[in-house]
Amino acid sequence: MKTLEHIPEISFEGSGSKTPLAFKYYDPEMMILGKTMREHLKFAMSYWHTINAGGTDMFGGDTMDKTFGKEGIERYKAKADFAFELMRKLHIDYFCFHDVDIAPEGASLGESIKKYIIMVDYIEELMKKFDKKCLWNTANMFGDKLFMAGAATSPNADIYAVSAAKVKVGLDVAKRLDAGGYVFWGGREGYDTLINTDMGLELDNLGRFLHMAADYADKIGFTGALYIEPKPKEPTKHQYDYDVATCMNFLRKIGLENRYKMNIEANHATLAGHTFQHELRTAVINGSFGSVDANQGDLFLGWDTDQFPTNVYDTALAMYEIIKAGGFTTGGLNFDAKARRQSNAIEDIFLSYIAGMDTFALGLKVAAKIIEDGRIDSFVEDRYAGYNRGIGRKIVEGKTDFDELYNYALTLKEIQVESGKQEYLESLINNIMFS
Ligand code: XLS
Ligand code: CA
Ligand code: CA
Repeated sequence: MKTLEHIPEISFEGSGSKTPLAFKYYDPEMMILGKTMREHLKFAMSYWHTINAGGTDMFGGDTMDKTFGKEGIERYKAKADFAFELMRKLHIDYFCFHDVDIAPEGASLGESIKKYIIMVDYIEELMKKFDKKCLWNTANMFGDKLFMAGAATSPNADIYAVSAAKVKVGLDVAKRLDAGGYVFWGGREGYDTLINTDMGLELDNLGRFLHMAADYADKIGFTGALYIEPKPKEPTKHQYDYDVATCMNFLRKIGLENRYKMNIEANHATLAGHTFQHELRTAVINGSFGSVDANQGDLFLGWDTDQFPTNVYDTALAMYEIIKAGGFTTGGLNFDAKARRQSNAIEDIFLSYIAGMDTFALGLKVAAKIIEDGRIDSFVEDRYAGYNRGIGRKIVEGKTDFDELYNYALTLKEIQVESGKQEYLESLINNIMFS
């Protein structure tokens, strides 16, 4: 990897600009619905994709060299310098990382933790110098062979203990760096076949793990959010944290539904057979909307491609949900996305972020227009107006029963079934998008 000297600071030039290394729509200071774009969007850089991933796939190795020609801790210091310079040039205020992203691993757990803390010290200084914040951190409990059958759901109790140790250190680091949150993505928490799996015990152990993590966060006074990141498959055939609804059901079972929030990833939503908007809405109505991993999948491929988002329709509907939920508090938009294997020039990292940031800026603008226009919202309100009066009101207030509803139903003569007007509403969104 080269240095970033030849890359300019990326500025907003407007939609007419033909400069590749410039924002066309993301204008950080532009006011939208009372907040700047920067405050609405809270962009974060994902350390693993941006600073580490070199383009490796199942069929071939890296296409981009991110070793900086150095070894050991020196390599990771060079990576960190690069990361903060990249955030500065792109005007990205936050970053997210796993423990193994920022530091080399040692021969033992203790040694790995030592190296990790050396790099946390280094990064803490860079955060001050560059005025950057940690949106969330996490521990990688899926890469090492130890975790091949899971971490908190491993059949091996020693591996469960190693996992707890890694999360303990992760929470200490979250507290120290004043992170907005700490993420639990299941990794290999799931199974490939039930023939070798005690699913009941694994889930009970996972419940115990999440309780101990929350207790430890409280004990050390970590005030950031704890997030679960749902994903339906990959790496295991069946992941326990399938989607938002599954996670909420599990959290309710173990009594932690008010303690954990969701980190929702667009590509994981589509892998679960849901739209991104569906997962956001499910979290919002369950009071668990937290943060977002902003990316997109490829609907023709059945895996987690982690592409930079370029589909404005999707980001518009996502931002519509996020604005209506009151916007981000502890969370933000983490680009859990990587440039394609063939996009192997250093400029491509910048072009990818510009594409993602501009796509969310456009989505934000369209969402604000949909809300200001009001026709979609008032259509939905009118559609359910029957619940504001008469028997409908009694239903939502819980003031009726089956006997009353039976008698009421028998008095009805002609029932009006109103149109859902899907095509009209879809064309209305097109009209708002392109006007
Ligand atoms: C993998 C996940 C992972 C989490 C953090 O699919 O998206 O990167 O976001 O562990
Ligand atoms: Ca993710
Ligand atoms: Ca992913």
